[in-house]
Amino acid sequence: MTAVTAGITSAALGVAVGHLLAGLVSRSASPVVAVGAVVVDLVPLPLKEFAARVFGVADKAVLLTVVMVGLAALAGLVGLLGVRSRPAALASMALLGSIGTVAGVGRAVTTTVAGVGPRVLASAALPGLVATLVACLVLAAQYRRLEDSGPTSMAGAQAARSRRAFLMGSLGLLAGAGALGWLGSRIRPVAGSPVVLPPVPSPRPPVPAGLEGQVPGLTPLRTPVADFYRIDTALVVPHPDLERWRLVVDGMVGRPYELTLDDLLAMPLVERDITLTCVSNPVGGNLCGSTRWTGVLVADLLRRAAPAAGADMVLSRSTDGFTASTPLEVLLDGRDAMIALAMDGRPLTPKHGAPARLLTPGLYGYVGATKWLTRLTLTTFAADQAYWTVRGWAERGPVKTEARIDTPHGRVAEGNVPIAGVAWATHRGIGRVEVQVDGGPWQQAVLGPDVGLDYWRQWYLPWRATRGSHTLVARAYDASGVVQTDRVADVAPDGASGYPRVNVTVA
Ligand SMILES: Nc1nc2c(c(=O)[nH]1)N[C@H]1C(S)=C(S)[C@@H](COP(=O)(O)O)O[C@H]1N2
Ligand SMILES: [Mo]
Repeated sequence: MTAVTAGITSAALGVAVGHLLAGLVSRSASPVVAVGAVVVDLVPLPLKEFAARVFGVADKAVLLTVVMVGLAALAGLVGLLGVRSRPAALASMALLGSIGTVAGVGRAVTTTVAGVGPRVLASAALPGLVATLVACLVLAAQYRRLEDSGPTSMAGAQAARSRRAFLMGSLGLLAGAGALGWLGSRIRPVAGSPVVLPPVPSPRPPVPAGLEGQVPGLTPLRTPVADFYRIDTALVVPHPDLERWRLVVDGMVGRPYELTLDDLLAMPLVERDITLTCVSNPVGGNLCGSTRWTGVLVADLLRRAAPAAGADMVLSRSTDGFTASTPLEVLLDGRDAMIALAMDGRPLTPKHGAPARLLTPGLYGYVGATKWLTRLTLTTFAADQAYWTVRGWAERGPVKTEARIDTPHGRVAEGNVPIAGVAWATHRGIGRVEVQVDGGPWQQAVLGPDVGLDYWRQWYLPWRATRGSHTLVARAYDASGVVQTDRVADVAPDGASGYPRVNVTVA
């Protein structure tokens, strides 16, 4: 038992020191985080979907916990191995540590856009190496203690005392490990000056007031940034160094170039009201948000590079290696695809892609909304595949027309109960929403303010709720009069479809 504890506590202290160090030099190089990131990239799609569905937004915490528990189990075995052969145990611990080190270096190599130099490699390897060293030294020290108090001095009281001392020591180590790890996660590398947005040349009139004031339970017309859904593969939120950040435009172009953040901020900024939806949003789900975005139009940036004739796709890349494939024709067809620098009037927050992200109205986020953007490469669908395409999702992802019922839900009181929600057909606009109660006739809902083709629309239908249970169904039409499909489809590979349905009990 004590040998097992020795293994676990040594590994815990090693990991904690590594995590602390990573907080100082390179956050993604923390051994546990790096191993977790490798797992994220390797896990097959159905498992990932399962995790996202079961654990929701907590899936990252769950993953890290699984990695930690796995490590603890292995470290326990290593500790036990030491009873037989101490060198073998130390070698195994070193092997375990090198997995974390290799993962850290591997992440750095695959995600560093600006070329991998000795500096990058060193800072990626350091946390893992030091963690390994610490774990091995602590393990050796603990074996020495175990030996001192081992079978030769088994005289009753003394053995009990040394066992107690060992236990206290282990607990102390674990507590120390926890404290160090926590400290490591607090430390943020200094990342240049915060972005200061210059004024927008032709500002838009403010987003009109929505219906949420009149209809309790209805989603607000503009999503507050704090409530905006977050979806990405990043285990630690990237904090690109703003001084060194570049946007590179290259690939099949006549004139490749790169911009600093100041260059980008000096270009004419536009404001646009756009709804962003995740392809993983189930019917009735809330992975959808709407707000005002400020940025530079992508079409201008692409034309400046003179795209070559054969190019049909823009592969955008983030500082953490994520990629998205956006059809070139979509980016050049006149819609307001932009490099967004701000949402809701304030610079992007780290979670939503600071300092700059792609945003393509009409496409799901995974094909058109790369966060922590750093590169736009003109290429072809034949030559390149993006992060999620490799993992089985559609290579193109136009947003499907969808209605969502926000209220009522569950049990309500008899009387006047508005049925209300939002509907989106991003870049086609919403023309009409209909509601059906208990399989009766489709009734036309009242639409909220029109914020534009790229923005969702609030809707409501006054309803006199009578006692009993009722089924409410809704459907939306886009602005050209096409009704959303009633074909029930799961989120993979190109977005969920079907009419949203809600059961309510009126008492
Ligand atoms: N770098 C990076 N950008 C990304 C992703 C990602 O995993 N990494 N996920 C995409 C997906 S699937 C969606 S739905 C949107 C979500 O943007 P949000 O988190 O700002 O709502 O970001 C997109 N951009
Ligand atoms: Mo997404």
